Amino acid sequence: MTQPARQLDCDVLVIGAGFNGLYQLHRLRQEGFSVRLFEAGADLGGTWYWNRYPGARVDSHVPNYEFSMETLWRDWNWSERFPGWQELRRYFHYVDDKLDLSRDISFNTRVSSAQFDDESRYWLVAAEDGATVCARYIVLCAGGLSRAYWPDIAGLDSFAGELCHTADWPESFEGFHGKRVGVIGTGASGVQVAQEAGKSAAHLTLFQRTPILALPMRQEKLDPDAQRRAKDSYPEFFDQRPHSLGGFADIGMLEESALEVSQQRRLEVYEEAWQRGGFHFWVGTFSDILTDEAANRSAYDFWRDKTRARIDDPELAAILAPDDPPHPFGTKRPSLEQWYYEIFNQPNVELVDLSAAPIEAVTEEGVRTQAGLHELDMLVMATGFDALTGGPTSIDLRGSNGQSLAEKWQAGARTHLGMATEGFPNLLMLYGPQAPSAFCNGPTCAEAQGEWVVNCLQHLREQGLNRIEATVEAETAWAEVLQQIADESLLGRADSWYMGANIPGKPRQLLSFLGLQEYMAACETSVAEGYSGFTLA
Ligand code: NA7
Repeated sequence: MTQPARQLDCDVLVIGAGFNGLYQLHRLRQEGFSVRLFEAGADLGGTWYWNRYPGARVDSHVPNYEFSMETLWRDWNWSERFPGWQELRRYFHYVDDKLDLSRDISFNTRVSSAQFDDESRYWLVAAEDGATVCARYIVLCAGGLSRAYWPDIAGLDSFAGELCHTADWPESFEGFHGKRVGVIGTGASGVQVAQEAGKSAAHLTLFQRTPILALPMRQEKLDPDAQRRAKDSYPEFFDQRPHSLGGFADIGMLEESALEVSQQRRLEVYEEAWQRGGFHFWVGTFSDILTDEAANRSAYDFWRDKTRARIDDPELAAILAPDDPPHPFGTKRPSLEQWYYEIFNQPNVELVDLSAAPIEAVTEEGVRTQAGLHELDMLVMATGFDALTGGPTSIDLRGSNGQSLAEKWQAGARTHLGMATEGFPNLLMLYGPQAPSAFCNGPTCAEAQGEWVVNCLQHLREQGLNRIEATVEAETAWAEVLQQIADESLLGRADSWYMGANIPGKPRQLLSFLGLQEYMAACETSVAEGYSGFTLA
């Protein structure tokens, strides 16, 4: 007996209630689409729901990291230049109140599978709690950093103390006070959590495999009156934001090469960026910092000398800021720090150099390296994410020929414009692989890519169409574009999550498009050419 055709429940199912998902819900509803949103967490915020470890805060400075709609920024003021996770969650609730979003969101609803039915051209989606929905389109906004990476370390399960991952922090956490805390990993999360643990832990042991090239954040308290005055320039600021390298209206690279200026000029530029703090020193100095080895090295040397001056013990200083760069500066994500290097001058903080003595196992008592056992009451895994592809492939998404997305991407992610993949019609992805994701802050990308998706779905509706799929040829061409960016920059030289290289066995490929403005131009070209690279039906 054939199954009766299922009724469509909605035009669009959005997956994920972070910046991208909420923007989609709001804009698609505004344009008259019926929309449901499924969210795995119990609340809004995406990244900011799960990453609630002490010290978690955004590395994008105000007002770059918020929606550009005047109805939202007019009455909202931040308390700090780099807001923490609690304030970001308050912002999400504020956005929810203003835009009335929650009524269409199912929380605690983790999507487990979705199957495309090519006859009826709809997606049948199921969640772990048994909820199902039948939607014409899926807009996948599950986040670029949503699947935590737990390295395969022998004995991890045997640890008798508290064990947690920064990306899934216990809501009930009571603090580090008086504990012997171990942190594995010195990426952005490890730096932030170590700064906090260093304040109150009886003993903090930081296990470093590769030194992070962390930059001064220069946090500031923000005055509401000054922010109100600054808002006169917000319309211009937010107009400028997408026309940038990485979604920062006020950070841009100079046209000069680091190698063509005098030593004095070079140092002045570095010093100014250093004093401004945040990402200025990363992507706000010379044009060739991320493309030329010698230019890059000059930035590294400046960073190394500044950093070493803050660490009392010269041996420790050489492990944290080595003579020679562990990888070209800026090709792994530089974390922003506030007092990270000073914690190593404290008697309760110890740095363990895993490059000299790797971890052998975790035992009931703590972490055993080749040099001995470190006894711990708490072990924090700050070991990162299966970035960009991990979220989408953790859902059993099955396209028109029954193949799963995980199978299709086994040898590497393949997309057109980072938004669609052949064999998976009517699935549009935001902040995923081969889009600007890692090189663009969330809200900027949510609006730039997000508007493209909204316009695309409107176009389909206006033309009486209901199917969109990327072509194989377009995917091949897009992969070449990404490869070219890797080849022409120094990005391919680091074993970073940008290259998929932090996960053993993951195919090595540049997973994000560097250059938001160029990316949006490519998206607009496709539209101007009648959605080139896609088959519409
Ligand atoms: P990252 O940046 O991927 O950092 C993970 C850290 O964990 C990094 O220092 C790794 O060392 C370390 N790591 C991973 N596996 C191991 C094992 N097996 N042993 C020892 N050390 C290990 O993740 P974050 O969460 O800090 O930051 C992710 C992004 O969030 C960040 O880039 C921002 O965009 C926000 P490695 O460098 O691989 O030697």
